[in-house]
Amino acid sequence: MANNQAVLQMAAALNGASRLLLVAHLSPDGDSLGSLLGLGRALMGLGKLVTVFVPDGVPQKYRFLPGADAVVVQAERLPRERCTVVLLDCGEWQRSGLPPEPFAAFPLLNIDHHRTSTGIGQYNLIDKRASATGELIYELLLALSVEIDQEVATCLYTAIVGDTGWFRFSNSTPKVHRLAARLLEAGARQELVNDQMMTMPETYLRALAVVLGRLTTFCERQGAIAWLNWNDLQQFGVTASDLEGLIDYPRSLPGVQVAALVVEIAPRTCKVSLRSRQAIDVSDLAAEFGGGGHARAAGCTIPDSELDNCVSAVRAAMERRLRHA
Ligand SMILES: [Mn+2]
Repeated sequence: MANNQAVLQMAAALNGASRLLLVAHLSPDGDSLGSLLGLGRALMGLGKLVTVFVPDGVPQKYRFLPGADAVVVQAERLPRERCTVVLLDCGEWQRSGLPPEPFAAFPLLNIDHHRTSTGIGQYNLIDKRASATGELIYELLLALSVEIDQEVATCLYTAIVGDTGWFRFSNSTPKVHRLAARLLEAGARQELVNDQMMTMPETYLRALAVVLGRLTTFCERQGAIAWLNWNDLQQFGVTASDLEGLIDYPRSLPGVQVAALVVEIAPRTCKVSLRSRQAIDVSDLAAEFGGGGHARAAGCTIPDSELDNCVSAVRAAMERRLRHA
């Protein structure tokens, strides 16, 4: 349970705002999009003026989410009047993709569950034990006495299945299962969510084939790394956010303690996804490269560096950890 005081304070702060701008992290995933759209819809139901900003756009497999077609993608199209900015599923302003001008001067609320989050808002609801930001949104909606309709339930269900890997990861607590049950009772469209999230476009499968062909193991197969370069992305017509879930393949090898996928998302800029089993804390590893995340799932973006250099630097950091695990 999140700190009750923090939930009530955040609920009051949201209630007190009439114009809100909701934003999460770049390369949005199921939790960030489900949380943005679920909270957005609920706040609109309370009569608020709400803008949801998704600078990378909503990936195809999440376009089914209620409200996905109404998000603002281009920063130039954002309303510039003073509003309350709500940063979700992210603890760093730079990861939001929101331009500082004029938004950095506006009141900021921060709702997140990443262990590297320190709470950068005037009010913060940060709970590192929450499985997903969507779990915190649910508690907030209860505190706001908002009725959870089918659309909001579908958004929050997507958030939770996204971050728990369909209730397979260690964060799938009994509480999460009880919450999922309540969302299903509220009408969450489980089959639709499964069907849409599990759909793999051909471009994704082509990229997967390349990643699997380049998969390399080291340290007695306890480490695994693979990569995609900028040319691959151009050739397959995919962006980094289309590649969510690819990292699960290197991690699925038996005995692998730590896995990495390095993707050159722009020339000389690499995005690194990291996954681990018990022995290794990858949020520490990501922090070495200026990133963050959770103990078992983390990431970072390395600017101004050739792909080869990124791959060897990440691999060296993984080897150091495996030797000291
Ligand atoms: Mn999350």
